[in-house]
Amino acid sequence: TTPKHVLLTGAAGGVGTFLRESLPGYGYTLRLSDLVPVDGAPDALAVDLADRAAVREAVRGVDAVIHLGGLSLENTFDNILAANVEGAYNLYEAVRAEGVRRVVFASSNHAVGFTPRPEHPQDKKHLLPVETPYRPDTFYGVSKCFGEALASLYADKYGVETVSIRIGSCFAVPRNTRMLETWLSPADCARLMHAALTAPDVRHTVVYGTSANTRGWWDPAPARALGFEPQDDSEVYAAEVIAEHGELLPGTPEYDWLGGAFTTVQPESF
Ligand code: NAI
Ligand code: 15L
Repeated sequence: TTPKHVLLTGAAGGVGTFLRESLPGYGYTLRLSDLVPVDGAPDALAVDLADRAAVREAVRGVDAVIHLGGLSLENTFDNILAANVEGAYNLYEAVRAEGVRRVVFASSNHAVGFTPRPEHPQDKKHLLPVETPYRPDTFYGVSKCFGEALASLYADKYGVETVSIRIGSCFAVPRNTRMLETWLSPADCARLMHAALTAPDVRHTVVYGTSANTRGWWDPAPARALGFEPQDDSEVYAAEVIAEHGELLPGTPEYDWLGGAFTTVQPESF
């Protein structure tokens, strides 16, 4: 059965704003929540993910949750702990207690950010599989590994279905040369969310979330198996982006590691 009523956590954020605009066109009725007010949506719920009771109330009655809320960059361990770790626990406990069937979890490439670039990245025989070991590049990345682990537990123990999407870079256009490899266009993001909400036979399924980028090197097959057919390719921006930022160079974090500059961020600077 196709879910209709969907809770969007993190609705005020960048991805939330794209999805608020696109998902109603797929037939979904959205309930919005965020810590901060959502522009143009006075009915959005003001929910801190660290507030267990408020999270429980927010999920009551929906068919599915798209969980975008939380810190989306590196931060102090304590802040990551509250928003992303306890927040994910509160969300899954609420989902289990309220009998919500499916979650789409906004995981991140930074769960595996310390994966080195393979020698021939564009050789499509050596695409990085989703089964690659966890190699988080930040406490933020650790929190995404935790979220995926929690999703696995709740699938096996309670039958809660989750699609964890390790999003690459979801912005209107690729902002730098690395994003030519990692870009997820807003329109493909909506297509992927729709596929993740409707695919049959999901327990805990992990996929990479990117457009059909010529320069991509993460295995697109798991997302396609959900029914996702990406329509965009960052290559149309390549000339412009490279003229501004240059090609990626070996010996720089953007070239050497999947997670790029996140591998060099120091948490004590927050
Ligand atoms: P964002 O930072 O723009 O949005 C996150 C939203 O979560 C914000 O509106 C913020 O107010 C809210 N939030 C933060 N702490 C909260 C708390 N304690 N309780 C309730 N709400 C809270 O991030 P963006 O770019 O929209 O990303 C959405 C999700 O997708 C995040 O989980 C992020 O980690 C994930 N993601 C995004 C990528 C991207 O390229 N945009 C790439 C990989 C993952
Ligand atoms: C992420 O996980 C971040 O939330 C987003 O802001 C981008 O920086 C993205 O990864 C990326 O790797 O480009």
